[in-house]
Amino acid sequence: TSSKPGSGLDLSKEEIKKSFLEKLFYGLGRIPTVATDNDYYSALALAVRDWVFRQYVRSLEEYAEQDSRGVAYLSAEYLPGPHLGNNLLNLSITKTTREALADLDLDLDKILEQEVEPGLGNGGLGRLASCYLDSMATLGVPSIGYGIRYEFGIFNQTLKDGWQAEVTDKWLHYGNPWEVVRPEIAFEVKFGGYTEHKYDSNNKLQVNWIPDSEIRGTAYDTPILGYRSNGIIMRLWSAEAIESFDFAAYNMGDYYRAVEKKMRSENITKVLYPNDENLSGKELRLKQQYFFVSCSLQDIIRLHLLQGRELENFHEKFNIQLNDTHPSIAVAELMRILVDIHQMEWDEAWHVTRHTFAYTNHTLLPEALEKWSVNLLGRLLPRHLEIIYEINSRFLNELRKQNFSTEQISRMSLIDDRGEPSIRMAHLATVGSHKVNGVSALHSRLLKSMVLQDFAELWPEKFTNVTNGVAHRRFLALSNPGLADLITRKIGKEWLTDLSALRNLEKFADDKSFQEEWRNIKFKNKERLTALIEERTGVKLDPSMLFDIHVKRIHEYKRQHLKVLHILSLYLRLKNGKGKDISPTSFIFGGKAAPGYFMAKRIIKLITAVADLINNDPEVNKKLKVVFLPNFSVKLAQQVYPAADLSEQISMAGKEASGTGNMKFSLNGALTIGTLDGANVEIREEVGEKNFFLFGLTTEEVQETKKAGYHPYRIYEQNNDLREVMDFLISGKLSKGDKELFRPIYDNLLQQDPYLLLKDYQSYIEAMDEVHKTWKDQNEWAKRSILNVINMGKFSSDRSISDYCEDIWKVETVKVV
Ligand code: 26Q
Repeated sequence: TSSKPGSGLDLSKEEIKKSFLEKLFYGLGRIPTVATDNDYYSALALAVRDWVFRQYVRSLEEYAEQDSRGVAYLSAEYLPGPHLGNNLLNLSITKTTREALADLDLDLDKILEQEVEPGLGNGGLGRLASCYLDSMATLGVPSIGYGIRYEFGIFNQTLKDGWQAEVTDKWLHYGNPWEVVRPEIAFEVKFGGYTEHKYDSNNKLQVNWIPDSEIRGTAYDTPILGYRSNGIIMRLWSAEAIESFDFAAYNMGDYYRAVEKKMRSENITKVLYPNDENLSGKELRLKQQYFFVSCSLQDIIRLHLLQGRELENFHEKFNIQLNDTHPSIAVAELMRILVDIHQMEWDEAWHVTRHTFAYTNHTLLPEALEKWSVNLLGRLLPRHLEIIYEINSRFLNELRKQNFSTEQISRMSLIDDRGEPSIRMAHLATVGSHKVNGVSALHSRLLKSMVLQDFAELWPEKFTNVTNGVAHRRFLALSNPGLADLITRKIGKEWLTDLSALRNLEKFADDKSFQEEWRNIKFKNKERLTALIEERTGVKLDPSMLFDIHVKRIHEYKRQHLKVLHILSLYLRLKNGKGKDISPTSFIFGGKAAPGYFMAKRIIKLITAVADLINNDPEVNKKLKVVFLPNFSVKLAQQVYPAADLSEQISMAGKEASGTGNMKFSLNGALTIGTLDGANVEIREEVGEKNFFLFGLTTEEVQETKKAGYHPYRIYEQNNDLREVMDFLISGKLSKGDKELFRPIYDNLLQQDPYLLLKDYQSYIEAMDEVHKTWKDQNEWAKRSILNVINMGKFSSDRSISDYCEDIWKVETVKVV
């Protein structure tokens, strides 16, 4: 691709130096003698932000000219990771910037290190949203990402005595050079109160919502740049009190009450909720959801009307993608806007609404499906509750006409009235959308046969799959420059915009000297991670060992504790003098536990206890090392994936909707040990069975095992090795004699074992033995590693976004460069 003159690409060293110094002097008021590293970072970020905004403005002009159909991506979470490095890459000025700074005696890497990432998400779902913005920008999809500007993002994780401790994340402390506040783009959002129903002069029912409070949402824009391409914005809403409302001439007492009220309304966007299961009933969470949905819809409608259009064809101009059910109240809100405010007839409004929304589901776990109590929702959003009831009654009438059974009708209802009545948000999203998709082939199939089965039978054409993908520019080009350079030297730069071009490397898979270069790059990446881990944890790994890595949120279904059982079995083998076949291995764990999730927190303590035991035992610590790397984040992820030899993707089949870490590992040349779960299935298909270590039950076998009545204790009785490992948990040897510390894990596994660790144990051990055998043949390992990388084409988020464009959004892309 070549750039048009006037685009923000291909800046010269002198231009970069000049802008950087101007930002430092006039933007920040600093001179080099007193400037801190953070000042240098901010100055460079401000300069780069201007260039990114230039691309954004150019894109806007182009989109306006083409009059194209647009996409609004609604997500309660984003995890963009550090912006600076990625923007330099996308502007293709990394090298020039490095030289410009070197002229000033400054080191780019040190400056990049300064950035604090916005932790505005929990994990996979938030990171996926950011990967999608990257690809929408790159491909030229006229789009905007809407979300919440949490003042405190996901907590920072520290370890205290081996337990997780949470520290608040003050990511805005040093300011945020990437965002621009837009005080003129602000909307009012109502809460509470009651509704009035009246007939107007034409005898048409008119509903009026009289709220008891109102707050303002103000837009903060962060430009997101595609690769040598368009820019789009991520627009995050921040809550503030409406001052004129409360601060009019009041006396002293009222003044203080008004100040309190102001503070209370500003807490809506204070903090991101961790994805705890026992969160239903948290009123503030529902307020956050409605707040950002309402601001976003008002903004989209403003844009639509600004272009002189009618609301009757809103759906022809806008697609709104719901990232899980978190923004699904949007279905009721759009109906309210069309019917109550713009006086549209119900049927027409419903037509527009259903053709506007599409819904992505990210979970099958019944306990994770969102529900809001009717009582709470009615108190906070009385008009929306009426609208949901109306949608539901029309929908159920339709089902009755089509002779659905009463049982089916009550299963499909938007209202669950077994127990405390609640709204099933997944049903609202499904009924209110024209497309519903799962996030991997397996997950989409299970969605249709389990959670949304009745709906899939009613509307088969509504259901589709879009397998997740990852931003390969961030997770390969940016985070693994060594490997990226090697690839580019061999096959050119095409892969940056078309990941399937990596197949052109096929002829090198067997080439010994290429394999050697490949291994050297991996080794250097492992050395870098080793240094970082030593700095953070004090544990020194040996980069020549096999790096076996399990990083993701801590959850029982992801089975971090199955990995621990394997480590303990190796430990006991070594202690019993039977460990000669074990390849020296460093086990690296990372991930946060929801603060209220008892078992997850105990699993972290178990990992750190095993690490202490093994790392300090000279009889085993030449062969085994274990570390828990605290505070896993996008920034850390970028250092971890490139250093991995083995990727652990060991969830119980049927539980991980897709996984995206699995893709990032493979993309960086790790081999996977995994179950047939989520996107693992498709990864294995692409890289070839031989290059993937498979173990464990299939989803169907899991279902059969449970149906037949599962008795983990019997497995424990029959497997000597497993019994020894399990008993070790409560021997006190891991816990200074305390035999009770890990009993909750032990008891849970022997009595219920809901995620079938014991059932899959033997199969896992055998697959791991195969891993250790393969590792001994380093050429073979390198070959399989190469075959992993070159077959990753499918898993670029560029491919996912193309799928959304074709199958769901029906939009054409418009590129400016
Ligand atoms: C819900 C209610 C109240 C508070 C928080 C939440 C909440 C927040 C975040 C519930 C769930 C999440 C995040 C879920 C998530 O990350 N799911 C993952 O999505 C990835 C992208 O599709 C998949 O790859 C993973 O398999 C899936 O687990």
